[in-house]
Amino acid sequence: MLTFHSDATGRRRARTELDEGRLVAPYECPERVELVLDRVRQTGLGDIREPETFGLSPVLAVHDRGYVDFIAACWDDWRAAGHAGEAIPSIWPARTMRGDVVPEHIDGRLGYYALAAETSICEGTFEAAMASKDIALSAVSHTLAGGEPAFGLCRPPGHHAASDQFGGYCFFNNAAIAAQHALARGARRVAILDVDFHHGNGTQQIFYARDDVLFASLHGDPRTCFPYFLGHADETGRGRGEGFNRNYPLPPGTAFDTWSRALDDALARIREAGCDLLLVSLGVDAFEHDPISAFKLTSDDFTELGRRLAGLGLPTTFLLEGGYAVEEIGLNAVNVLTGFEAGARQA
Ligand code: SP5
Ligand code: ZN
Repeated sequence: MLTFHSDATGRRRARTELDEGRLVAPYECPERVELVLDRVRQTGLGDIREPETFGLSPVLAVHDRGYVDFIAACWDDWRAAGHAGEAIPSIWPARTMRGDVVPEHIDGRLGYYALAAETSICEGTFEAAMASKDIALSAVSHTLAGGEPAFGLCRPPGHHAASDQFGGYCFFNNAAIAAQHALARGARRVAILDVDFHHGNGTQQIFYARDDVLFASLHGDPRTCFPYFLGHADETGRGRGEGFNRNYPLPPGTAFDTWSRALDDALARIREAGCDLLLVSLGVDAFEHDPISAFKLTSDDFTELGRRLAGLGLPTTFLLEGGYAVEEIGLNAVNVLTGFEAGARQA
């Protein structure tokens, strides 16, 4: 399987993440990509390609114009305001305030367009986010062109990014951008299966009222896990999208026996819905030793995950999301891909 990668993802090198009341070195770091790339090479998964550039129009197909302009200008605006550190929001349009007037001052704009405060914006963030979505678009284009699976080594990740909000280390929603692009290229219904430990709130929000994208997510129960305010089982879609959103919130400590029963149910839904393309939001932070997550999947479980995904028999594109056990991120991510290839050979 081809891997799509760009060194430009390394242009985001944030120094700070707000974690437990302290500024720490970000969990979502450039080394993640380098280590996955090493493993791709080691295992001989297949060739590694540079992405093509697609510009902003596929981004604007899922994200708000004002939001995209904000992400593009945020770092310069923050610096122009004379602020010393990285850009971190400190005020939001919380429930009792107005959410319909976008402030002019960068401090207000930052809060308006943020859903979480752990994700600092720094120099190079926009450029890395652009590279990341180009990787996703190139990978899905490869799958669409020949039916072959592809792996987009996206960074920053995307699934927390909503139509007009960043956070959870995400700026542009790579999977949503890729899905929308696939529909524009003739796909009739796209399944996005999100196996990252955290709920893909952004992807859910973008497609919640639509029936041309089925979104299914397995994740830590939002009653106890980030992002806390979306991802419950009763969120099933709205209007014509009713039935095309499926959440599997699972308790901390969940291991593969329970997790894989939810997976099998999600796969059955994808089959029933008659999807013609599968996008996998491939976070590997469900790993037992992930430093910020709470599931108990082993490295071998990731291989079995890949094998089960192949059972769908659909054209499939994998897009990297989270995964912060940096030493094992290559092993875990590539295990899914090799498991998938093994499963596809058997089928
Ligand atoms: C793409 C993705 O996986 N984003 C995850 C973002 C989660 N950020 C907040 C995590 C807070 C967890 N706190 C754990 C404390 C460890 N010191
Ligand atoms: Zn995650």
